[in-house]
Amino acid sequence: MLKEAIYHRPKDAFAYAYDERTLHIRLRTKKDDVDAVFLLFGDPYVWEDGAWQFDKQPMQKSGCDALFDYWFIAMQPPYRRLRYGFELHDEENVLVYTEKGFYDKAPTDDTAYYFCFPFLNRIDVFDAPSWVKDTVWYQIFPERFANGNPKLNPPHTLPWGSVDPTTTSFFGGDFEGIIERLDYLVELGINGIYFTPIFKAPSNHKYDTIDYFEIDPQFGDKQTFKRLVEACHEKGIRVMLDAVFNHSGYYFAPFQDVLKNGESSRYKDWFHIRHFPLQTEPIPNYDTFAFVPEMPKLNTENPEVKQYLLDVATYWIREFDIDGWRLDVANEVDHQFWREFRQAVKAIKPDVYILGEIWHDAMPWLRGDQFDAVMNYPFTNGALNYFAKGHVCASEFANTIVHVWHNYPQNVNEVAFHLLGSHDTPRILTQCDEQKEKVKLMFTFQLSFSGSPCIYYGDEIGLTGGQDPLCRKCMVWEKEKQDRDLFAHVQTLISLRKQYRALRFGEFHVLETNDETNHIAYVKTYDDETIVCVLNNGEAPLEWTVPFSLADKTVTNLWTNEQMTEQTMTIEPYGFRMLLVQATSAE
Ligand code: ARE
Repeated sequence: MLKEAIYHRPKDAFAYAYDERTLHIRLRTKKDDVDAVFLLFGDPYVWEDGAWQFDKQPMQKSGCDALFDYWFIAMQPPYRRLRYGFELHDEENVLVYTEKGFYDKAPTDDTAYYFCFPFLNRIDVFDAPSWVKDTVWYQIFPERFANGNPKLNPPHTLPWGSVDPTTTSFFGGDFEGIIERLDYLVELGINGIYFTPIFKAPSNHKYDTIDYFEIDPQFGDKQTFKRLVEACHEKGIRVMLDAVFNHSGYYFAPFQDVLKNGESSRYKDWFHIRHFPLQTEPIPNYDTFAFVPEMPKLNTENPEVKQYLLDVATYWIREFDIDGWRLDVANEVDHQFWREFRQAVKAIKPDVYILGEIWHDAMPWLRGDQFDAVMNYPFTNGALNYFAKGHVCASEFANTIVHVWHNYPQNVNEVAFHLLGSHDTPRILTQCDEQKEKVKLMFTFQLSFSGSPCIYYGDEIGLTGGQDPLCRKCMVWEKEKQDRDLFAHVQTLISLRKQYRALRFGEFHVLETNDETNHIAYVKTYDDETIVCVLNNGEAPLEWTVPFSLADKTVTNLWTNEQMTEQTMTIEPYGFRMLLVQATSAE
């Protein structure tokens, strides 16, 4: 046993409260190194004859990545407290692993050896809104979705879709256009919309806010926005807005005041200014997003700034009943601000969804006191590397996904935001070298995986485009120019996802991978529902044999509704199967 690889910490993804009564405990060991693991556990205050009393239960292997195996157990300690250690077995040895190190035999003279989950306090349980698990998001970049009111067109608006977008082009997308197209979204089956920023700002993307309390006039006014939210709600669609609180825009009044009045501005502490007078060249002498002078970083530690932004956050919930906030550049804003943000927004709408934009490991924001989820780009990159770019083979992909899954607690994974692309990444069809079948496979994976999936507008009808600004082309509305076959594929996946809880939040297990054929098979299970997905990410047909007997099972191809009678099937190149497995009822 490689002791150096054995790891546990009584916090975060390794020990957490899943709900008010249930603790989840995980352990990591070197891959294929340990045969069995048992949890040794007890209440810290139960002793007999001077010996601490503990029980023993087997842990399950919940997956493996490139280097490690992960072991899992769920338990409900009667008094909500736990001391615990691990008993590990390989062919020759038994080893006890505790917080104080390794022992041959479990010590009983003191509980101080053991890991400690002191108390499961209700208020500390990670508590994201449950509706998120049932939501399929659709991301809209408002400038490019639909132009419903040409009277609002900003100067120099180009004819819709006439040319590829540049960083400065305008096409006049607006709220009226979105309202007119809601039925299209209902037909697709989504039930949440994430809007990139809508507040007053000069650019086409609106990440450079002038006024956080005003709608940008190119999109409409507050009344139209209210109508939009109401129309969405009537159709069962939730609405999430983009909060750009890391920085303001250059034309934000307080920043303009600092530009004008320099050190004597009453707003000088609203920003992070290194010296006066302000200069933008060669790089700004004040903190910004990246080195973009138009985006001065806000000082969220300043009580006035904090109050101002919290007022913004609560205003749009209170007055317009929005359902979620996506937080731009969330990782560069201080944690304390986000803690207060959470308290402020949840106080007026307890089930509002808080989604941070963080591209890397985000555990420190996901402990229950800040965000409900992050945009899970490690998931995105795993999928792109395997399906689109072919940078990794099936086993490496499986390792990545299992790693991503074990990076966070299960209740965090259940509401994680799983996107394939966004306004910040090249279009998925473009990344797939315009091979549509690969895009279909990616969608199949995304929409059969747990969490809250999001579709970037137009990906479902085959929009193309490279990096920003090319990934922000105008939505295509002429049906004959839309890829309706791709649309139907996504539509079917969404409707299956709605129908089967196993797809929405079932446990994920890799059944097999094969690097020669480059296919992966995995199972999603929830209660008595079991769905097997086989994705052939290879250029040859795949002969695939169901790895269990059909004698006592009914296996239905969810795509055709046909029952399988043969154990072996041929899956076309870049094809897939989604199979519902049911025990054949004894007549
Ligand atoms: C503009 C041009 C770009 C040009 C850029 C250079 O359009 O072509 O490359 O300027 O300065 C908004 C607009 C962008 C605009 C930008 C600056 O949407 O079009 O770009 O403002 O004016 C990192 C951050 C992450 C951020 C991305 C873009 O961590 O927070 O970079 N995403 C948000 C929004 C953006 C928005 C802003 C932030 C600013 O979603 O749309 O940009 O408000 C790695 C790293 C990530 C990195 C990621 C992408 O994986 O781990 O940290 O994200 O790459 O670069």
